[in-house]
Amino acid sequence: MKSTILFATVFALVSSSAAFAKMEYKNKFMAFYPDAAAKYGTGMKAQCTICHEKAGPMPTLNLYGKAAKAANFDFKSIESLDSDGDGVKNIDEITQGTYPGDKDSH
Ligand SMILES: [Ca+2]
Repeated sequence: MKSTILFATVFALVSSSAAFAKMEYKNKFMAFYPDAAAKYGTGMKAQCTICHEKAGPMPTLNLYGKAAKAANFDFKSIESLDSDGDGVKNIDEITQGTYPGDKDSH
């Protein structure tokens, strides 16, 4: 019984800290691009999928999310890249409200 409670507690702490970390980066992105919320919408899925394959628990980073992480979330430094390889630079996708990590969105 104690091990079940310990496992549940550790799982809850790890899950919440992971979700908190993601919110931190999402909020950093939204603060850096003040017009982004108007373009992508305010829903969690719409905003999280800027950097993740899909919204939900422990989602996988998409190509833009991986580039942002590699750049230590210095979004400015990856603006001129075309992370998803769809022929449109990241900054142009963000300005248009399309997804810089989704090659089918441009
Ligand atoms: Ca794209």
